[in-house]
Amino acid sequence: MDTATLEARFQARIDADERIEPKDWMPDAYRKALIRQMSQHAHSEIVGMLPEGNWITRAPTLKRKAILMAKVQDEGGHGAYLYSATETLGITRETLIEELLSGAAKYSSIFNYPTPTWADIGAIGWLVDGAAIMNQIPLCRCSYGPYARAMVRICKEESFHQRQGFDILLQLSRGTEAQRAMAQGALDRWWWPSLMMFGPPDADSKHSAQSMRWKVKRFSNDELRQRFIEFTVPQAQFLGLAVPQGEIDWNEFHEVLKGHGPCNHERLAARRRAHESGRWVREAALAYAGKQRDRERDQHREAV
Ligand code: BYC
Repeated sequence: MDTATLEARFQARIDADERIEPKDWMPDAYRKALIRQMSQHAHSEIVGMLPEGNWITRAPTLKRKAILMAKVQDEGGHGAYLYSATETLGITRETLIEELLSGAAKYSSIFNYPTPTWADIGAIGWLVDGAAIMNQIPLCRCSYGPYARAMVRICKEESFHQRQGFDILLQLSRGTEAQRAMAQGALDRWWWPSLMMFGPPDADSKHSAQSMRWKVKRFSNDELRQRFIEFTVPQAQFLGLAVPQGEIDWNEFHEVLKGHGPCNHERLAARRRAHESGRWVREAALAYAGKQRDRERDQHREAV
């Protein structure tokens, strides 16, 4: 069958809302687009552990600390499912991680901002996880089966993350004047970067049109951004906090993507350090797996 016929059949399956599975035929461009988006998503989960990890040892109570540890652990789990789902497209996890560490692959712009106060942890949960849910719920219906299925569990966990962030800010905003000011400061810092998470305006989004034809994306960047604003503004009012007014500074977004955000260097350096210091664990696990295989082979030989 020629490529044009295969592509037409593939698009017909997508149009009929059928799921594409790893062993199905798919255009190379579809495979590449998914590897790009899914690996960026996986990297974002892993790098996203860093700004919050910064507060684990300083959480204000034992209960908050236990909740934050569980949340950060969930992000690590999301990264792991997403790397596994990306591997079904014929690329190894080692290559994906190498691309992150070399700076060749992107991760979400949002994680290049610092978390100077405890209220920032509330703002990440409320706004960043809130934006992630808005973007990711439609991905549960993405045309690629392994990505869509990974997103179902991820979205359930993100909902708990969003609630815990809101709860931190609710307590601060009902607290002392200094605590309320801390909550407002965090909203002021995280509002614009959260809106940028949805990606460039539709007119500048180079991948959206094709991604929507393939039903990888179901809504445009601006549609999801607008929905997020409509959903979040009443929550800010409930907290008694003022939402910043003005326009998104797209120049800032592009600078962060080029590696010039406040924490780009720090984030990649931390991941490189973690990768290096975990090398012996990976090597030991591989050596153990090799020994285990040899033992099983010997037992099998003795049995026959
Ligand atoms: N940051 O054509 P466009 C989380 C890039 S983590 C960096 O609109 P697309 C969490 C884009 O990649 C959740 N780069 O692209 C974890 C492209 O560049 P390349 C992260 C961005 O793919 C821990 C170029 O700009 N979520 O929830 O159609 C704690 C043009 O953009 C960004 C996901 O990854 C950005 N914000 O749409 C708490 C969701 N935006 O690749 C929470 C899955 C755009 O050509 N991803 N770029 O070099 C998506 O839904 C889509 O990829 C995007 C972008 C909406 C992000």
